[in-house]
Amino acid sequence: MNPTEPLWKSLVVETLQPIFSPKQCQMVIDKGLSLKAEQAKVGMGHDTEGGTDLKKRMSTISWIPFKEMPEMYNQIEGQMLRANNNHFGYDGMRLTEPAQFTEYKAPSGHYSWHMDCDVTGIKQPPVRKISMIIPLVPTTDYEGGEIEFMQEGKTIKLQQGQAVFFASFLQHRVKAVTRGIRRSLVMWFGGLL
Ligand SMILES: O=C(O)CCC(=O)C(=O)O
Ligand SMILES: [Fe+2]
Repeated sequence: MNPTEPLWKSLVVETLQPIFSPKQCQMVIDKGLSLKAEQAKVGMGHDTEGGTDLKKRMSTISWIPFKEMPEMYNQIEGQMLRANNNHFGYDGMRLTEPAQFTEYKAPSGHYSWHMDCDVTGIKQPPVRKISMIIPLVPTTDYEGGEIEFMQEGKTIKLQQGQAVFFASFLQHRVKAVTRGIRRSLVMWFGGLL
């Protein structure tokens, strides 16, 4: 057996426990809200530059610079490498892009079916190989907002601070938030071409 081959291949990996405590989640929320918010755009993986399309994606986002939360980035990098070793098996995985803080508000905040990587290759590198989502608020704060994976036919509602790592080429969506506000941290990790 090739010793670098993952023991248990999987393209959608949820952590068994939350990786952030409620306090850590709150720190990320505070940081995210303190940064300049923009209307989220669509277009990754398409031949155009993209733009806002509220039918496809309704949320606001801000970007957390690496130097503003180094410990958080270290912690996430460790979890990502672990998930990669155990499940994905990509070479040379590392942090490549700053984290996105995202807000979806009722009655219609959502993100319809998409993949996170650029299949045209126009925007590479970096190549997005693994994506990660961590909801930052308790599930009781909002209704809807589940994450759904098309090929897997899988719908998940993660606990506050729990992470899902998945292959960036999988089609996924965030269902409409029908009550409250869902806040999440989203990251993408790159590797060798
Ligand atoms: O906010 C989320 O839960 C996921 C968002 C997403 O899929 C993305 O930004 O690519
Ligand atoms: Fe996505």
